[in-house]
Amino acid sequence: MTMTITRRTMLLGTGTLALGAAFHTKARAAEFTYKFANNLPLSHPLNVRLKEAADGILEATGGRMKINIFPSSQLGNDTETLSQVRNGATEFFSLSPLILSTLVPAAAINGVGFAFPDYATVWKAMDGELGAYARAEIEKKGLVPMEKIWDNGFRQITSSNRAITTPDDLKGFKIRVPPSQLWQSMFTAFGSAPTTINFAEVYTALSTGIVDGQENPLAIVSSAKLYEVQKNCAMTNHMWDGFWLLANKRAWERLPEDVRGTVAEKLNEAGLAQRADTAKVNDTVREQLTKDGMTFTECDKAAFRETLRQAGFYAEWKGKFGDEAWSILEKAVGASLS
Ligand code: X2X
Repeated sequence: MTMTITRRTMLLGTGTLALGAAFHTKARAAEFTYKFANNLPLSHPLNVRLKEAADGILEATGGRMKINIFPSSQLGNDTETLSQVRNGATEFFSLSPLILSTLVPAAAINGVGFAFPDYATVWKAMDGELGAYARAEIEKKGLVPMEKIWDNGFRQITSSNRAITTPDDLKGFKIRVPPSQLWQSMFTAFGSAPTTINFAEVYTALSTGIVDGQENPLAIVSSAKLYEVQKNCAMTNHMWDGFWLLANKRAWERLPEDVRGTVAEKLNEAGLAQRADTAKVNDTVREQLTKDGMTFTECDKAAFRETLRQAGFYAEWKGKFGDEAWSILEKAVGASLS
């Protein structure tokens, strides 16, 4: 139809050009234009793959579904954006399961300290029973999670003023943690002084000395340029963290079934690619960060884990999550966590 009008426009001359142009614009306006918010810089693999998925969705739906991405907490910090995706002001949001736990307590289960030994165990768990358990809990709160969780990575501890090698080095450490009880509890168990700060404010908090350190996967230390305001990095791998891709339920159900199917398929597909990208960055970016001036220390992870155990961290969180969730986690990681 567009073709016919355009051709006729050309044949009929200037008198109908305006009509042709107007029709053209209308035909191209998407039927659904949704916002997708996230807290990461544009260069992070999450945004690279998200953009690719959004382009693929626009094409596969013949222009019906347009997703506009808002990176770097442009729509608000994580706490604010979680409210927005609940009330529909934002249609999509990617969020750490631990921050999501302020709404869905069980969602934090993957963040138990030192639970996962490697990525293979993570994906088996999150694509299996543990992930299904978390998604069911999320759905109960009226949010729609995509099936595949995206990767943030294994988290490491950075600091402006101390080299950390043993659990004792964390004592009294002024460290920023994301808004989540599990994070507060873990660094309290280490004897640190954790302060809750949303990621949107982390760079400033570090550069002004409100806190001396933070913890994040290397892909974030690199893409968010935290190396400019941090000197040391302790390779603790203390927890694995990801991003659930969450949709507002009403916005999701407003989409026709075929569009919904395409969106889910493209996002899940992009998620698998994003996992590979992020794992690769986390594994290789250390060399660049060293050139950027950071010094790395290796840590005896067993000692850190033992400190948490002695502080009652595992007993406390087993009680909070409950026996069902805890046993799914233990089965997934193939070890007893206490
Ligand atoms: O806030 C953080 O540190 C970040 C970016 O890793 C999360 O989204 C949990």
